[in-house]
Amino acid sequence: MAVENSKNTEQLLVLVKPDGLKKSLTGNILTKLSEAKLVIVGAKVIQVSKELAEEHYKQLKDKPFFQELINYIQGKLHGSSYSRVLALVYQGENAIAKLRHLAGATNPEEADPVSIRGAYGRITTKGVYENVIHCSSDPVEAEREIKLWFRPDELVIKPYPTKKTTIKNCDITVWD
Ligand code: IDP
Ligand code: MG
Repeated sequence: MAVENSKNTEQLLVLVKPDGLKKSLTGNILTKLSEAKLVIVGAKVIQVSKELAEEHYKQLKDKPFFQELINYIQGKLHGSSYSRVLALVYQGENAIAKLRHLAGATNPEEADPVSIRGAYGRITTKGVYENVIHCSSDPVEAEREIKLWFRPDELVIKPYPTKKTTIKNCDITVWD
């Protein structure tokens, strides 16, 4: 009889947003996320271009807070020293639900006070939720976001198919 594999291994993108970096929360956030006992399979600091910000949040482009959200994720609300994010990819069983639970609700005022967003988030006077962390919402979004933020060779595992291509006589691996 075949043994059923009940493991639901997932990956997701986590961003420590510019307010998380400015408030010196990286250590606290990574410690809190470690409660989920997942593994980190990619990590980098990145300055977020307008194009990357708009592509990342494209589902929200009709929202009244969209432009302020783009300014926020680009670090324009926090000074040039913080115009960056820490991007990570986590992997493990039911990883998305586990990390979104630790992150807390989108609105920091409604988030559980011991969640990351509940403890450290705020609503700005312009009305954007500064909630210190991004976590992919579901496996489809996670795949879209991971492929957007990371090249295959920046991850220690390849969760999605890749292909070889040649750019300016260099062989590189890209997402298929
Ligand atoms: P999520 O980050 O919990 O998945 P999304 O709906 O995907 O929530 O929104 C992306 C980000 O946009 C949020 O993390 C927050 O920074 C901001 N945001 C979402 N909804 C609102 C809102 O109603 N007012 C202000 N900012 C919002
Ligand atoms: Mg979301």
